[in-house]
Amino acid sequence: MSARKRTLLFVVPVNWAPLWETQIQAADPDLIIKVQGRDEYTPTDVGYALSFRPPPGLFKTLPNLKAVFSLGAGVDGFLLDTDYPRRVPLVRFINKWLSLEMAQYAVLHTLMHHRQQPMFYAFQKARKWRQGAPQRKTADTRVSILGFGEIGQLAGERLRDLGFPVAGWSRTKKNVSGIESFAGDADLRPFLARSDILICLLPLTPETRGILNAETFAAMPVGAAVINAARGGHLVERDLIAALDSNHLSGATLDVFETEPLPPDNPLWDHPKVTVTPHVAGISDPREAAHFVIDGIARIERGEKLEGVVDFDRGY
Ligand code: NDP
Ligand code: OXD
Repeated sequence: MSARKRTLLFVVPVNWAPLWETQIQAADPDLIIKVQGRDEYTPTDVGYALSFRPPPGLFKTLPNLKAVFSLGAGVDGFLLDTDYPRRVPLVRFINKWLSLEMAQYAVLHTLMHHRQQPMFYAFQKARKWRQGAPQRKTADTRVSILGFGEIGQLAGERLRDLGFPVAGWSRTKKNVSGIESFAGDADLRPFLARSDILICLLPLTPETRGILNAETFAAMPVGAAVINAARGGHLVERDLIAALDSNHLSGATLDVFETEPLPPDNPLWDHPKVTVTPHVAGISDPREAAHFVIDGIARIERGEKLEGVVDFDRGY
């Protein structure tokens, strides 16, 4: 096997590299790993690349690239690169542990809103022994998942098993036991109308950018809550703040933001109805990612098909 086929270029902030590099090297000691910005490399030697938000234009300078692997499930960071050579498969990270963490996040924050936990935190802080409004029944709290793919379906199944009436919205119809499927633009409004808690788990594409907006919130029931664990670009922040301030929405949980880190002067930080987490809903595990890359390279070299190859026209 030539050196060219076995060189992996790692394109991440240099301080991230050691953690991942150690795991990948342990999984395949023969692989030559070069870190962009730290190591010298010859562009023609690079057969594979691993990244999350690569600098636009880099991949077109690597003429022998056979595949690019994404460290994350979302690939919007790659699709910003208009020079990406589309002959090179882009493979996204599909991983059961990542999906499980995302499903946990969805369950945790659904329960926070359903059980009115932010209100109880406020009562505790004020040393008030109050039960608040009567607890709404689980069977009356309709949970809706925008983006019913790998992560959305797992989250939906976990929430269904807790007794919530769950629905998922996707481009194509799904058949998941006990979960109502809505598909396409025509189904969006009826889907939103049954969303007491709306969880966004969509990929960020030109079609889904800004989907969490004033019109969407107006189509949801009064008192509904929103959870965005997908991408900040899905949310129009000022529309969310207006819907919360008018009491149309009761609360929101946000893990992702248009600008990350969230700037200190962003009003979402201290909005009383907003819970902010710093893009931690699901974090790719380096050991799992190492196996994903090594397995992907081996499959390519055996001429086999890969799971998770991105469709550039669809955008995910
Ligand atoms: P998938 O590709 O498996 O699922 C995407 C779903 O969205 C599919 O059901 C797809 O429909 C649907 N969809 C896409 N475009 C449209 C559209 N225009 N209209 C209706 N439905 C649409 O992705 P994953 O579940 O693996 O990941 C989802 C996202 O979660 C990632 O893209 C990423 O942004 C985010 N994420 C965030 C993390 C975090 O830490 N906050 C961690 C991991 C992921 P169909 O099934 O018909 O194709
Ligand atoms: C992902 C992420 O897309 O961590 O996996 O955001």
